[in-house]
Amino acid sequence: LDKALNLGIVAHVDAGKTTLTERLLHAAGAIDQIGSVDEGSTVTDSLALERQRGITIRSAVASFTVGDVTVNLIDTPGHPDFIAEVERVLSVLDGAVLVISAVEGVQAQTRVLNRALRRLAVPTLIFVNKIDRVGAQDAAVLRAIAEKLDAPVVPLSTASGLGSRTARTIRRAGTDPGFVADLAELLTANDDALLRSYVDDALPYERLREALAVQTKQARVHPVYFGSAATGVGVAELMAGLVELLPTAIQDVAGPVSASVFKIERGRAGEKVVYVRMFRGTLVTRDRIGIGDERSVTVTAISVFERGTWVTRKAVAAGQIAQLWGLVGAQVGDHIGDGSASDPARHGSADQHYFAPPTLESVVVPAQGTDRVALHEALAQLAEQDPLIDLRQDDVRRELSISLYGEVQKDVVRETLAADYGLDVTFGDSTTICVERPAGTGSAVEFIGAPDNPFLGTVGLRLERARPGSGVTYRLGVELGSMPLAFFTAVEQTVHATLEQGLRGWQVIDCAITVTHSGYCPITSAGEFRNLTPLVVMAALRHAGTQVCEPVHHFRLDVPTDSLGVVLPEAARMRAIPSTAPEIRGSSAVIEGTVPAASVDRLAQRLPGLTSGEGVLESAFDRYEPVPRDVPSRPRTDHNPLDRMAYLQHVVRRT
Ligand SMILES: Nc1nc2c(ncn2[C@@H]2O[C@H](COP(=O)(O)OP(=O)(O)OP(=O)(O)O)[C@@H](O)[C@H]2O)c(=O)[nH]1
Ligand SMILES: [Mg+2]
Repeated sequence: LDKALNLGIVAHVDAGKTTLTERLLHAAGAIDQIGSVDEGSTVTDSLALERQRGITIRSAVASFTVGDVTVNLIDTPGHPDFIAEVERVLSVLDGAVLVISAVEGVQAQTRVLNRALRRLAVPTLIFVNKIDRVGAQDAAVLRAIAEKLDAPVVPLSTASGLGSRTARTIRRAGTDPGFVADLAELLTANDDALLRSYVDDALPYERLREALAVQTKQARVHPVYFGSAATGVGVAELMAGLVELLPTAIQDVAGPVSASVFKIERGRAGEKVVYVRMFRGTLVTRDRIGIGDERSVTVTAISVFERGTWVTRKAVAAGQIAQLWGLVGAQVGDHIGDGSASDPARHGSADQHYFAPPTLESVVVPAQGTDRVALHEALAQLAEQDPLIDLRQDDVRRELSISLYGEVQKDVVRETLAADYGLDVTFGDSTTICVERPAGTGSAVEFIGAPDNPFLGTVGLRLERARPGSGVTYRLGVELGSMPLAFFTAVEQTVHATLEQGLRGWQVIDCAITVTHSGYCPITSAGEFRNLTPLVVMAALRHAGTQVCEPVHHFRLDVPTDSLGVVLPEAARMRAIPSTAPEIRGSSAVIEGTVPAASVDRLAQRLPGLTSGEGVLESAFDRYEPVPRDVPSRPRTDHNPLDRMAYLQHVVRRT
């Protein structure tokens, strides 16, 4: 029986994830030659665009075996513009390696990733990479990990010759009293029995090592390794750590199939290729399965990663990752299986959000003569691979727009449209995506038979402000038995769809909705509820009022002290608010605080001029904050249920 480990490699951009992946594949014997990111010859950066740019854009899977463990490694992109790629794989991981560059240290993106890993309790090893590069540090990086990541860590190796090609690592051994003391201090904090043995001086190294494995698998402590993916130093220790310290379980290959879709791409012929992580059972070609809303779909082909490449197989079993063909309706986040509470794939879902949503949007402008229908189709395909692109069609202005994380993603979408679809586009300027939060509580009700209600239904709703980060929550305040289920479903779906565009056209978040009234008559259909509900939602929202909020980043500026006099006023002009006085460390000063997402790019562009190229800006999404003035609106793309007359004219004409 095989054991499996689904392992994510995550880090800030350029930390060396893809290079480390090559090293691991090579060390495990899965590939004969070590490819290079700089030459565009790695296994996991396989897209043409990735090879040209030397960065990872999509998550990629590669597998290898260590002893009796099959490791399915997922190499993720580190650039913040592609954070959605990381999000989608988080729920299928058994463990992770968080890579930190020994030169750049803990970055804003490292913190973002670490927070998500901690929230999901993913067992994580830390690999401090690039010890061969000039400027590499060890103690400072360990301190930054303890402070900035607030992570209980213990180094399992030390580095020597830092900053040169001859840098080496030394495994810390059980005969080293300092190492034993470090382990004991870390591990006894979580384990009283261990603490008692320690106090009684009866804690042999073997027991500490076992406790280290237990607590690492519980994601309570994080072993740290030093190394260099470039020279290969330290990779063997990490490899041993993967199977010793991360959870590898014997898989239930006989039970009913349970799997989860975490990635979709297009194959050579444009066909849909669906990546699944098998949690239970065995799937065989020609099997009919239930996926998402579809009851019975045939799997036409299966492919798994073996010895450096994808190969066609008749079957795939629990613990593995596979590419499946034939699942034309599949979406990222779909479950395969019976969907019951015992279904392991139900416990984490690839459509859950652990990171901030995209905060920019941009109109896609087709070049003269570009086929608009083909463009819509191509963007819809890209949105299928990356649902957060959130393709928006504005029929009034005949415009298509998409949501984005940043300018690099914009370039990638443009180049993908050109290379894969032969479509030539440019983008309008990026604008910030705001949200609306209810300002208070509002209620509204429409009764069946009332003179101004042309629909055969009663709907009453109460809408309240809810905790930040709670999204939209929906609850019935009437008996479920009071109406056919299909009517309730229609109301619920329409509530969510209507709240996509609030009073000023932005998505409404942090909002709790309660159904207060419901009613129907013998000839009512679900369509009546779909038409009526938008009016009720908007009336309740108008009573509650909304507050337009913009995305705000946390920033950290590291600038020469003598440039503070020009940097601070400029930052203030861009509405940056320092949270503390600048921290002066000799010739450099550090300022932390918040800044509207809308200003981040401009600030980054101004910085080199203000600091003779020495300033460094790190930033990451922090929260939504009310827009202080010049509150922006977004043009509506629905039938404007805020304007009752116009809405009714449109809807009644249609029905
Ligand atoms: N000196 C040195 N360079 C390294 C090391 N690891 C990676 N690099 C280099 O750092 C650059 C980035 O490496 P990648 O492996 O692409 O980093 P990544 O984390 O996959 O980057 P993204 O996927 O784009 O986030 C490349 O030029 C590598 O050759 C290392 O240990 N030492
Ligand atoms: Mg990479």
